[in-house]
Amino acid sequence: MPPDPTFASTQLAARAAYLLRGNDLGTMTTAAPLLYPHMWSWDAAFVSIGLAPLSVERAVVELDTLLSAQWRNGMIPHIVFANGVDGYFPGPARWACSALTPNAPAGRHTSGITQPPVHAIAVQRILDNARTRGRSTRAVAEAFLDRRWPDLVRWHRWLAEARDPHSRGRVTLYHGWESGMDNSPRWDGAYANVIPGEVPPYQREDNKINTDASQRPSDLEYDRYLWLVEEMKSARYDDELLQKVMSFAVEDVFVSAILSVACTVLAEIGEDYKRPLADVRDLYAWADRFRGGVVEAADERTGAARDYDTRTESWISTETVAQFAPLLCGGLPHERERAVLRLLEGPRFCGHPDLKYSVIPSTSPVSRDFRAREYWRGPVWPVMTWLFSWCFARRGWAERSAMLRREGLRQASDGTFAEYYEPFTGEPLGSMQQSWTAAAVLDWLG
Ligand code: 9WN
Repeated sequence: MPPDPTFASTQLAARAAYLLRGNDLGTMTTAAPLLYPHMWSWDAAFVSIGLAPLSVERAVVELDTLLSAQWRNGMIPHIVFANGVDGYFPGPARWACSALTPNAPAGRHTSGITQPPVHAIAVQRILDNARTRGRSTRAVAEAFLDRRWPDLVRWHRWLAEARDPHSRGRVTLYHGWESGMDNSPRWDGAYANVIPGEVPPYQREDNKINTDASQRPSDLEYDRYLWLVEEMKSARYDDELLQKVMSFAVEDVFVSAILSVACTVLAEIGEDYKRPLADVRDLYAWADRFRGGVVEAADERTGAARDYDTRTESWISTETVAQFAPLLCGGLPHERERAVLRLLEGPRFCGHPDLKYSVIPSTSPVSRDFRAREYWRGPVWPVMTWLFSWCFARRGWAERSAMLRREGLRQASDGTFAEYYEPFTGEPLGSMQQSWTAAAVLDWLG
């Protein structure tokens, strides 16, 4: 008898829920059990998307924990450290945020950099789920929105102002970690110009947990990552000083597209829930500005998006998932958008004949930069599949969205909930039981 697909889905959802429960420390969910024993910013947003169909109340707690660590300038830090938990480097002592800047929150240890702003999407998914529940659950979600609306707007304002000081419509990042795609070939050129000075001695923790060196960034890459942290500390994490002192400063087209979408989503929530008109207006204005910045970064002919290195004042063209940024936020003229879609679906990406599942590899398999097992240099990241699938549904591309969901679920049916996968063999790589992979599955099956 063929396996019953409904039963298999129910089982997979149950395992994903069990995983999130296992990674739950009480008021925060670790990004992964061993490799990432703390809360990461964009992971937390995706985690709350996965929690929402299970418990709106618990999903709200997740975002509350994250937002209670928001910096005074509006930044949501990329890591909120779990109290008393070691096992990740760089930890609070290396970042030294509270000692260096009054912007760091009291009573919480955080890192001093940020991550992609997907949080408004999580808020929307929480409100959507709450609408299908009883009055008391709806009240919890609405009280959350009342409480956190100003923080969410402050977060977007910080990105739009401190990280786009010249109103170019693109978010500037001072560390590859801020992109969430740490060692993507997108940043190779910019990192080549980062010459590490005196970095205090350190020991990596990640490669003790994942001992296959082919899956993680190299030691040379880590030296540069740690050097950038030292540069930031020399500027005391001051938004204006960072613009001057950082040897790495790139305009990230993918983060800019996410910000544009997130601003629109938050503005729509603001309209639905009668938030201050001035906030809604600002949000729509930022959404337009960043969409414009993304369109400007798109190649004239192919529409494929590029990043911009502000230190060398040059465009960065790589064959990576970031090329598809305009598909997230829209805005390209029709012909160019069709060209990008052809690129996405063609043999350089999802249509590559050797792919195990038709999903978007982090780097094109035909690119010289492609490494099948190495982190953001080739593997497929299920959370990216989710993001594109969600954005495509929003853009009215139901079939494309459903296709990514179907392929993403086929991949996840191995039950490892891996951080990333080898694109040709489907081998699960990186951390197993990664929270956001389980969250994607829960939303898909919810
Ligand atoms: C550094 C937690 C995070 C993700 C990032 C991913 C990886 C950290 C690391 O793990 O980055 O922030 O130590 O490699 O690249 O996207 O948020 O899952």
